[in-house]
Amino acid sequence: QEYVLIKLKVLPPDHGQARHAKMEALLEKAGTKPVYLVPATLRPETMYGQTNCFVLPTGEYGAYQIDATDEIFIMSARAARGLSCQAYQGNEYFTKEFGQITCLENFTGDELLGLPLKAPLATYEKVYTLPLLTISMGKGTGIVTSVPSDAPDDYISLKVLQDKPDFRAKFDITDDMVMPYNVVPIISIEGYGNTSAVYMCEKLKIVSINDKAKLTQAKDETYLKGFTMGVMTFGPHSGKKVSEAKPIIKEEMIKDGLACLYFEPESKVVSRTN
Ligand code: ZZB
Repeated sequence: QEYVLIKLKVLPPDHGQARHAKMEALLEKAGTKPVYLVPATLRPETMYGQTNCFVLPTGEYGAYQIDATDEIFIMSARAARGLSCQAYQGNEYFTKEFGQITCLENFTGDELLGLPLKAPLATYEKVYTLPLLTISMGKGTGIVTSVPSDAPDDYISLKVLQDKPDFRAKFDITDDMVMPYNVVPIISIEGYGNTSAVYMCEKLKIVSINDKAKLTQAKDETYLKGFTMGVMTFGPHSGKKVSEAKPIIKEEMIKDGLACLYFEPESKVVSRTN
C-alpha cells in the first residue's frame, strides 16, 4: 500500500491550554526546524478541501527526528519504524541508520488536540486538531487529515463536533476550532454534486460515526465514483479528471517538500481492527 504523508506544520499553540505545554517546549527546542503532524492519505488531490486534522485521543504518538529532511514528524511509533526502513530521495533512509528511530517527545492524542496547524494547499489559513474515535493506530500514521467534502467519515465527525457542544466540551475543543470550517467543494461527480460525501451521508441517512456499515458503503462508493467520474472544480488542476489530477498533485506536493511517500505492507486484518 502506498500512502502519501502530508506535512501539516504545527503552529505555536494559541489557546493557552495546559495540555500543550510539552508541544510548546518541543517547538522551542526545535527552533527553526519544522515540526509536522503527518497524516497518511490515499487522496492527495483532495488536500484543497482540508478543514481540520484528526487524532485518536487515547492514541500514543511520538515526535521523531527525520534526518533526511532535518524535520520532526509526529506519528505513531509503528509508522516511525516503517519510515526508518524506507529510502527518501537521495538518502538511503528517512533516518540516519536503517531501523533506528529517535523519539524526541511522547504525546497522547489528547495532548495534540486543539493544536493550530498550517495544512498545505488548504483554503483555510489555519486548521485545528480534533478528536476522531474510529482511528486505527495500526494503519498509516494514526493521524488523519479531514476532507469532509469527499470523505464520509470526516463529514460526519466534523458535523457531530459542530452540532454537539457537549462533545466539544468533553475534549476541550473551543467553538472557533470547529464552527468556522465549512465544507469546501473541490470535486464534482455527476449525480453526486460537488460534495459527494455530504450527498452520500444524506442519502443513506448517516448520523453517527457508529453507523459503520453505512459509512463503509458511503466511503466505497464516493471513493470509486470520485476516481472514475470525478472532475476537479478547485485549484490549478480545475477541469481535469480526478484520475489525471491525482498523480500530478502527488508529484507536485512531493517536489515542493509538502509531502512524501510512505509504504506499508498490505494487511486486510490490520486495517479492519484496532
Ligand atoms: C484524506 C481523504 C480524503 C481520505 C478523502 C479519504 C477520502 P484505507 O482504504 O482504509 O487505507 N485514514 C488514514 N489512516 C487512517 C487510520 N489510521 N484510521 C482511520 N482512517 C485512516 O483508507 C485510507 C484513508 O482513510 C485515508 O485517505 C485517510 O483519509 C483515512 F476524500 O485522507 B483519507 C472516500 C474516502 N475519501
